[in-house]
Formats: sequence, structure tokens, C-alpha cells
Amino acid sequence: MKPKVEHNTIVQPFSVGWDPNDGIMDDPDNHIERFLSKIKGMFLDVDAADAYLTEQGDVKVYEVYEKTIPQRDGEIQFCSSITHPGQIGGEYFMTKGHFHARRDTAEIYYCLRGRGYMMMELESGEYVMEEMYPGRTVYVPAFYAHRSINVGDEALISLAVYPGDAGHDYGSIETAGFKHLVVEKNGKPDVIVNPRFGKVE
Ligand code: PAN
Ligand code: ZN
Repeated sequence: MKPKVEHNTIVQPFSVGWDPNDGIMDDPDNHIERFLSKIKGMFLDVDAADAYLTEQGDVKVYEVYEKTIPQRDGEIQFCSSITHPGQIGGEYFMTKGHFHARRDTAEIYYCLRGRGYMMMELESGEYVMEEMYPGRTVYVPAFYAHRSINVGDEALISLAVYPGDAGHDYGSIETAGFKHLVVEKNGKPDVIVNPRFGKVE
């Protein structure tokens, strides 16, 4: 059987409005919202997450606005990534993070608002963290899992751009976690080693 050729769907040129102050895209195809109740397991202190939910209710930890682009080589995916400010047991609000399903694909994040870090980790647990603040661009090389971490007191807003066929592998992070976590210590961000890293639950 001949392989299915997907190149018969041609994307029409388009433009889209996107407000750098709040990261909201005018006419998105997808608006992904991640609430604490659904992702509390990614925080180290799940009891603190439960206490937060009881005391302050469910909150949006982060959200993404995007247009639907065919997932194929040659196209480019882009989205508005918004991580809200907050902490759970001293650990800053952050995205779930992922490897790209196609591991040999990179990504850039152009930060427009807020203050934070991009945590980038290889499967081995080796890591590099780059600062994010307005005007700063982070290059996430191929093979690095990546997550945005908001260490400020306003939303951390970035434009993320990556190859059309990169895809997302969340499973590896959900089972093994990131080896390095960022927590507040003496009022400043500090990196700790995740005691649960690599322990499949
Ligand atoms: C970004 C992320 C976005 C949300 O567009 O998807 O910041 O983070 P999670 O995907 O980890 O939930 C990206 O890195 N795309 O490849
Ligand atoms: Zn990515």
C-alpha cells in the first residue's frame, strides 16, 4: 500500500492578532487551560496542592492559545504560552513540560511579559535553565524536555515556535518527572533535586 501523503492540504496564508499584555489570541483554534485540580500531581507537595484547592479553590496554572497547523515536516507550529503566578508548597507555578515526540526537534520561546525560567533537561537528568523576561529569547535544543516556570508575580507570557511535526510526549514526564525543580528559598528561586525522579508511580 502506498503511504498516505498528507501534502494535499495546503495551508492558506493567514495572520492572527495576539495581545502581548495578556497573551490572548484573537481567534484561536484551540485554547488549552490547565487547572490545578487536574495537574496537581506534577507538584512535589501534593498535600500542599490539596490544601490550596480547599482554601483558595481551583485556579488556572497555565494556558495556551494556538491555531491548528498540519503536523508535518515543513510547517511551523506556534502558540501563545501563558503561565500564571503562584506557588504550591514553595514550588512555582509551571507548565507540565514535555519532550517532543520527534526528539530531534528544537523550539524557540520569545518572552513578552513576566519573569521566569525555562527548565531544559535531557533524559539523563542533565539540565540547563535559562532566564525568561521580556525581550529574551530561549533556544530549546533538540532532545531537551522543557517547561516554563513563573517566578514573578504576573503572568509569564511567551510566543513559542517549533517544527510542524514535533508533536508532544507528555508520558515520559508524567512517569519520571523532571529531575530538577525550582522552589522559592529565602525569597529567591532555588533548584532542588526531585526525590521522585525516575520513580514510576
Ligand atoms: C509549548 C508548550 C506550552 C504548554 O507550546 O506546549 O508552553 O506547555 P506543556 O505543553 O508542557 O503543557 C511547547 O513547548 N510546544 O512544543
Ligand atoms: Zn515544546
